[in-house]
Amino acid sequence: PRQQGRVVWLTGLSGAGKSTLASALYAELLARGEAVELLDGDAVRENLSKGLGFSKADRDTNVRRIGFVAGLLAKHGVTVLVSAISPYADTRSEVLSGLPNALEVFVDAPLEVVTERDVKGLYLKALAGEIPHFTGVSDPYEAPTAPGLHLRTDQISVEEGLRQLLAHLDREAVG
Ligand code: GGZ
Repeated sequence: PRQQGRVVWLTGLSGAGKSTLASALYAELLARGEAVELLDGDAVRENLSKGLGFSKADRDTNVRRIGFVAGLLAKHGVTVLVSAISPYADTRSEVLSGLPNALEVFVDAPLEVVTERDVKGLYLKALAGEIPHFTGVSDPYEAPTAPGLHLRTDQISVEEGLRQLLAHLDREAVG
C-alpha cells in the first residue's frame, strides 16, 4: 500500500493561533508539492459539522468526524492538517490513537493573552455571559499533557512556530 500520510493535529484555545499556523504550514507543504489538506474548525463547522453546537457531545462528534475524514485522506498519502479546539483529552486521545501517523501539537497561549488579543471579540462576549459554553471562559479546555510539539505562541513568532513544525516533520516520520 502507498505510504500513510501524516496527520498534524493542532489543539488549543480560540485565538491561540491554530488556524494561522495551519495555513502557514499548508502553504509551505503545498509549495513543496506535497499532497496536503486542511481541516479547519470554522470550515468544518460550516459544512461537515453544520448544525452542531458546543456541548461536550457535539464537540466530541465534531472531533470524531474530523478524525474520520483525516484518516481517509491519510490512508491515501495526504498530509492532513487539523485545526480545532478539540478541548477534551479523552476524545482527543481516542481519535489520535486511531490515526496511524498523528502528531499532536499544543498551540498554547495563556487565557490572559488570547482574551487580550480577542481577534473576533468572542472573549469579550463570553466574559459578559453572552456566549454560553465558551472554551476557557465557561467551558473546559483540557491541555495535552504530552504533546508531540508544544508551541507557546505568546513567546514565539508565526515564522518560528512554522519553523518548529517543519523541523519536527522533516526530522522524523511522525508517530
Ligand atoms: C469555543 C466557539 C464557541 C464556543 C463559537 N466555544 O476562534 P474561532 O471562533 O474562529 O474558532 C472557534 C470555533 C470553535 O470550533 P471548533 O470546531 O474548533 O471547536 S471544537 O473543537 O471544540 O468542536 C470560535 C468559535 O468556533 N466558537 N462558539 N462556545 N469556540
